[in-house]
Amino acid sequence: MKKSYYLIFMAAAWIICNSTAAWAGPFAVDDYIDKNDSGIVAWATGWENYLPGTHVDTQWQTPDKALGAAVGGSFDIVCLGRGGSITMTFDTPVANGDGADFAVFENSFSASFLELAYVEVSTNGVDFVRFDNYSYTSSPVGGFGSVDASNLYQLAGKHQQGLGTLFDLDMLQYNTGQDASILDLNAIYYIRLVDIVGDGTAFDTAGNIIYDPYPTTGSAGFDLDAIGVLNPGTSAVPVPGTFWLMLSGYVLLVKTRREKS
Ligand SMILES: [Ca+2]
Ligand SMILES: [Ca+2]
Ligand SMILES: [Ca+2]
Repeated sequence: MKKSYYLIFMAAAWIICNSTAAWAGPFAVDDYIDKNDSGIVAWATGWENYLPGTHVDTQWQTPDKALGAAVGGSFDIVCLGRGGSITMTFDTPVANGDGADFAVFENSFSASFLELAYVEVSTNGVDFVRFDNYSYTSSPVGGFGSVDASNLYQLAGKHQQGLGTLFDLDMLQYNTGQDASILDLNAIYYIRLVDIVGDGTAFDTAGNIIYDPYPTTGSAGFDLDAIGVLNPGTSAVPVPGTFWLMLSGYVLLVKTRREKS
C-alpha cells in the first residue's frame, strides 16, 4: 500500500472507531437547539426558590443570570451546587405545541463534561411533574470525567454551552414516573431544575444510577444559563373584580329602567 493511501486508510479507521466510541448509547443526540435559532421566541422572565446545594461559591449564586436569552459562555449562569434547585418562571406560559416546547441551556465547555439536572414542570407553582429520564452511564466518571450524551434521555445538561436540550411537553402524557394529568400542558408557568449528585445516590426513572462528574467544587453541579421557549401559550389575564361589579351594576340599572318604563 502506498504511503498516502495508508495514511488516508488510517485516518478513516480512526474516525470510524472514535465516532462509534463517542456515541455508544441508545439515544439520539440531536435533541438540542442553538441559542440563536429563530425557533426560540421567548425566555424565562423570573425565578423563585433558589436553593443552592453545597460546594458552590457565592460568585455563582446570582439567579438573575438565568433570565433572558442564553449567552452560551461559561460565566453567565446560576450554579445549583450539589443537589441544589431553582424554579424559573414565565410571564407567558409554555404550551404543548408541535414538537419540542422549551430548551434548557447549561454551560458545559465540551460535549462530554455533562453536569445533569432533573426537569420538572408545573402549572400552578405547587404541583410539579418530573419528566421521565434515563441514564445508561455504567460507572462513576470522576470530577473531570466524560459522560456520553447518547446514554442520556430527558435530562437537562445533555448538551454543551450554546446548545439547549429540548423538552417536549407531549412526552408527559406517556410519563411513567409521575402522573401528569394534574398539569395543564398548555399553561406551564414554572420549570424547576434539580441538580443530580453523580456519586451513585441519584436514580433515573428505571432505577439506574445516574453518574455525572463528581466530585467537583466551587461551582459544583448543574449550571443554568437560560431556558428558551419554542411554543408559547396564551397568558390568562385575570379579569379584575371591579369589572364584574361595574357590569352587574349596569345590568341592574338597565333592568330597573325597563321595569319603570
Ligand atoms: Ca410539544
Ligand atoms: Ca458546575
Ligand atoms: Ca445566562
